[in-house]
Amino acid sequence: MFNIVIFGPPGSGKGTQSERIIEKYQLVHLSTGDLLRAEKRSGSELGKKIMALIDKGNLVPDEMVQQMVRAFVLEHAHTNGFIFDGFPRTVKQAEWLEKMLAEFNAEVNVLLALEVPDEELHKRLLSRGAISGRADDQDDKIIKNRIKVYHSQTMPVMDFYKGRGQYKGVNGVGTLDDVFERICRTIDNTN
Ligand code: B4P
Repeated sequence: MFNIVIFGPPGSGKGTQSERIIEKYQLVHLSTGDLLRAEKRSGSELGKKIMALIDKGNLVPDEMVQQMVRAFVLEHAHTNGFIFDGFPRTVKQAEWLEKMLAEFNAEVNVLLALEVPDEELHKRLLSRGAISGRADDQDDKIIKNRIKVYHSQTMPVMDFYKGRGQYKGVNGVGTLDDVFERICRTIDNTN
């Protein structure tokens, strides 16, 4: 299994670039944002709790997300590998992922960290909000909170992977093609 974590602040291009990566490298796309939004749409009690957190720009509790990730991985256990998009977002999730992949004799082969300045993130999210209807993309205060949560809770995940030699920074500013080319170069130079 070849496993990639695509990492970066909200609006850095994780979901956008994941679509291209899965096609080129034949990987399965596991987006925790998509899994959580699907639960939200189902109208379940769990979905309602999730909606209240996401719509304020806060993270969903680790155990809830981990349960969804495990179920998804088991469902696709025979794949060549996964791209984990938006997961892990806390050091607890990173530690859990390492243990879970070890059960499959697998690991995270590379973490691609998309680097984009905060002002650019803001612009991108607001312009997606204007067309997507995503509540968390439409309000300036919520976007600011998401970026703040990223700095306080998610950035420490970088050190976890740097310590394991799995971290690779990628400049996330430029056209979609430019960024994709940089990503492919980084993946191709791994192992
Ligand atoms: P996500 O769905 O992961 O949302 P995101 O961070 O906004 O990234 P996304 O992948 O959707 O957007 P992208 O950057 O590609 O998470 C949503 C919420 O779910 C979180 O806030 C949290 O509440 C919860 N959640 C998810 N995972 C969790 C976890 N593990 N633990 C706890 N809670 C969790 O694109 C953004 C925009 O930028 C798009 O419009 C795109 O077209 C544009 N764009 C992309 N690349 C560009 C480029 N190069 N130039 C210009 N625009 C670009």
